[in-house]
Amino acid sequence: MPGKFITLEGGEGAGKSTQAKLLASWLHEQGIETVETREPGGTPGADAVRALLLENDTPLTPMAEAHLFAAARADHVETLIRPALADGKWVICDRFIDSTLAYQGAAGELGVDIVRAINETAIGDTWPDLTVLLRMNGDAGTQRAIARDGAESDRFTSRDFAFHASVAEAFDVFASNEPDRFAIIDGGQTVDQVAEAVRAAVRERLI
Ligand code: T5A
Repeated sequence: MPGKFITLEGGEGAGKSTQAKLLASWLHEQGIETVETREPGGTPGADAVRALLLENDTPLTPMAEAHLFAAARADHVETLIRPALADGKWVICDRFIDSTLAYQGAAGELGVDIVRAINETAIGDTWPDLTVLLRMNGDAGTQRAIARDGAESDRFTSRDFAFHASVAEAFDVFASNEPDRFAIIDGGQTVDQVAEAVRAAVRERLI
C-alpha cells in the first residue's frame, strides 16, 4: 500500500486519543495527508455497532461480542482504511486488532487464537505498519478515564482491576512477540513528552 497505517494501543485512559490527534497534526505539518480514525467505529456502520458494544445494558455472549468488534472492523477496513492507504494517505487509528486480541482474547473468555482467527477474516492483509503501545503503571490510566467520564463509563472501563491487568499484560506480550511492529512508550509522562516519543518512533521507523 502506498500509505502508512499507524495504530495506537493501550489500556483505558493511556492517552491514545490525545496522542492520535497530536500525531495527525504533526504529520499534516510534515506535508503528509492523514486520516484520523478510531475503533470501535470510524464509519457509519461501525459506529452503529460501537453504540451496541459499549452500552452497559445490552447482554452479549463473549463470542457475539468478539464477532461484533470484528464486524465493525471489517466495515472500517473495507470502507475507510484500505481506500485511504491505497490513495497514499497515512491512517492513524485509535485502537485496532490488538485491542480485540487483548480485551476479548487474552483477558476475556475466548483466548487469543480464536479471536485472531475471527479478526483475520475481517482485516485480511491490512495489518498496521507501526503500533504505538502507550504503557501505564497499575490503574493510573483507568483512574484518568474515570476522572473524565465517571466510574460506570462503559462496559469495559468499569471492569475490575484484574481484567485491566490482564489486558496490560497481553499488550506487553504482543509487543515483545512483534518488536518490529510495536514501539513501546511510557504513557505516564507529560502529554508533550509522550508526543515527542511518538514522533521519534514514527521518524525512526516510517519516515
Ligand atoms: N475495546 C475496544 C474492546 O474491548 N475491544 C476492541 O477491539 C476495541 C477496539 C473503547 C472501549 O472498547 C474496548 C476498550 C475500551 O474500553 P473508548 O471510549 O474508545 O472505548 O475508550 P478508550 O479507547 O479506552 O479511550 P479512553 O478515552 O479511555 O482513553 P485514551 O484515548 O487512551 O486517553 P485520552 O487521550 O482520552 O486521555 C484520557 C484522559 O487523560 C488525559 C486526557 O486529557 C483525558 O482526560 N491525558 C493525560 N493526562 C496526563 N498526562 C498525559 N500524558 C495525558 N494524556 C491524556
